[in-house]
Amino acid sequence: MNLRFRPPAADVPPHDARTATVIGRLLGVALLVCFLTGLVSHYLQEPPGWVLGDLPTRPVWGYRVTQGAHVISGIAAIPLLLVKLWTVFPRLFVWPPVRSVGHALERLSIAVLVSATLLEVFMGLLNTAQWYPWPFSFRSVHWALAWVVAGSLVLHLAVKAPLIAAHWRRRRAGPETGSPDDATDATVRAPGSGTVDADRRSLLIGVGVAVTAVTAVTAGQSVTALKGLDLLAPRDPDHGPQGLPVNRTARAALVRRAELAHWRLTVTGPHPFTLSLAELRALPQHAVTLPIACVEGWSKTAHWEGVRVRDLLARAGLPDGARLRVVSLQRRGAYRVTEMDRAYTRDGLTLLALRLGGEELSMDHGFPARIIAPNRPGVLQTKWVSRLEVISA
Ligand SMILES: Nc1nc2c(c(=O)[nH]1)N[C@H]1C(S)=C(S)[C@@H](COP(=O)(O)O)O[C@H]1N2
Ligand SMILES: [Mo]
Repeated sequence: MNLRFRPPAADVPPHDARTATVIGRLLGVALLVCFLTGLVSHYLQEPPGWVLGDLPTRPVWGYRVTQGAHVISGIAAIPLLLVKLWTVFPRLFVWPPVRSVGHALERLSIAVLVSATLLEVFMGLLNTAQWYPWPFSFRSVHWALAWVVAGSLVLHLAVKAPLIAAHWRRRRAGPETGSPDDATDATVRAPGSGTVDADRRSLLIGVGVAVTAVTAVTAGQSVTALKGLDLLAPRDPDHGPQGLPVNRTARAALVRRAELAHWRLTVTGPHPFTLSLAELRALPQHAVTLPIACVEGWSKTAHWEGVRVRDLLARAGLPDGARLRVVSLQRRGAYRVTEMDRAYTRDGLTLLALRLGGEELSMDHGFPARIIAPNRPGVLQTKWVSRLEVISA
């Protein structure tokens, strides 16, 4: 018996160019949605100078939708990517491995594309599970890799454009031929397009089932209608104190209730002031309904009450808002200090919230005061706020 591995022919379905094109199109759509929504998330978290003062605060649920779509499309891309690799893997074994300089560059670009994309989606997946096992900054590496993926994908699409065009539409009759780019392979005639189509169809049905399944069991963390199916998502949006999940608990942030007895809010500006919790409660209170939309994919709308940041800044002598540094009592950690664009501080929906769901904030939701602002990534909805510092008016 010959146990040597023999790769399947590189051009018989499901390892043919038509199947690769069909899967590639779906994967392309998932990666495009993921990339564009990732850009939105990046720019909302790190706004470049030219959008300062103009970050969009509407629709209030915008980030909930874009970041939900980011995580959903990223998760859907995983089975598509694995199947895409499986449809083309026999090409790894074509002989000779390199035919020309151009061919070598093309294979190199595919190696970059495949490894960067795999790393990118798996890093993202671990991030949705709040697992950061790497020593580097998730965000900057995820951002840089996104551009590597985008660049090598555009190159790949350009190189394969003739092949993709030739296989974009299903050919009705006639034997299937292998991919024209593999001149060294003897073109294998498919035994009969009926079985060929059936092979491809069963693969595509399998892919459809896999993508639907991973999406259905995870999308419920942001899509309320799918909540009942939310079996595998890392977060259940209903689970947590006051019906809202908690990413970083007060204990993890080293914020203890005992230390809050003498808590004061400090606001800097032309007329700086400090207020006790009782004084804050005595100011006009406003109610808003806004979601927490975590970058990790879960989101949940809640009812908040508190003081408008706009009113606090007006009291400090800045009636038209200001760019702010929001400082938390938390001792260390990346989100101890965050920055808030003027678009948010002059928005009447942006609160220094004191209450959630009709009750005082619980410790884990940021007692005594936390930020809640419209269309804003969850990481920037700072909890346990102690200072609002004006960066620029
Ligand atoms: N001070 C501080 N605020 C914080 C965080 C933090 O780590 N420290 N985590 C943020 C993240 S990642 C999210 S998604 C929201 C979650 O708010 P919740 O725990 O009240 O649901 O709080 C944000 N506020
Ligand atoms: Mo978050």
